Amino acid sequence: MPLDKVEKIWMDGALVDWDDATVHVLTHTLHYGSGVFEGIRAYETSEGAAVFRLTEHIERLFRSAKMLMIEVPWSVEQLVEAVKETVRVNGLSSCYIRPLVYLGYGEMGLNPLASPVNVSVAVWPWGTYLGDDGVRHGVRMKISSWRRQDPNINPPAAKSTGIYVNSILAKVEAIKAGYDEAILLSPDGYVSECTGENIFVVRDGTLVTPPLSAGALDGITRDSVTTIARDLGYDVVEDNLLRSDLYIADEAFLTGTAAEVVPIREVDDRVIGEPGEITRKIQETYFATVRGEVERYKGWLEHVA
Ligand code: PY5
Repeated sequence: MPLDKVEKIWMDGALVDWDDATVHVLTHTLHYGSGVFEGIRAYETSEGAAVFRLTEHIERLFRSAKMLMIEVPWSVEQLVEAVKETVRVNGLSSCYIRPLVYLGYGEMGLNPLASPVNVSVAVWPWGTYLGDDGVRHGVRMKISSWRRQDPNINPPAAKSTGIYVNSILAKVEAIKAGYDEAILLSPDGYVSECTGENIFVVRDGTLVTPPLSAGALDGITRDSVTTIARDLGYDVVEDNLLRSDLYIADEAFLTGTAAEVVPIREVDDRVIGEPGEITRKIQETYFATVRGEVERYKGWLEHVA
């Protein structure tokens, strides 16, 4: 899916033309993966474009930066406003939003504390990450031979650019083997998450998702789906899952900002099947929520105008 260009990208407080939003080859983060980022979506609602849980995404960006000892030279409020401004000036009713905090040009050693900290916010129209067919009929998953990283090696709790080498290895392996997406196990062998999504299974009417201690990111879609599922009357628990739990799940799905809510139809060639009733209900409610159609969740939408 090639990028769809828009007019402007926000860089360190200025709106620059898309083609001019470039960096020097000696940008620290380009060499060592020392940046942190977010993935956010704006949706079209009857009251105009609105960003889903924007402040919470920016707060997570600051938590990621803190873990890497990066001092962001802006406040949460300023970056929330930068996101809204970038969506607004590009005239988009819905889009994907990518704020990035990176260490720039100036120092090349592994002590990053003296490097300049740069911030950019790019937006572009982006369809659902795993495809419309995946959203409707489910995706085929493979348990990766790559493990999620140990929290004492590279903390999966931080959404750092460097940790995505692990995701890329798993994603490419899965795609080359003919699957849509990979599931990574923790160093202890429990199910952790996917390359850019959290995972849920349904068993006997209860939803189970791996705890953060198994290496799952504290996903904002995971949290939204947990709230929605409980409000629909389902039990949701955080518990360790074995790969065999996935094979015998009644239903399973993955969640993420880019991917949204996507049913899982197979894991390692064990068929789970077409999306089940609980997955369908949660999916329907989630998509209605982001479009601003569910009264009780309207507070999750931050309007750009
Ligand atoms: N786990 C990982 C490793 C992720 O990268 C993401 C988000 C999630 C879980 C889900 O988190 P949330 O629900 O807060 O989005 N991934 C990014 C996204 O924008 C990048 C995907 C290419 O969805």
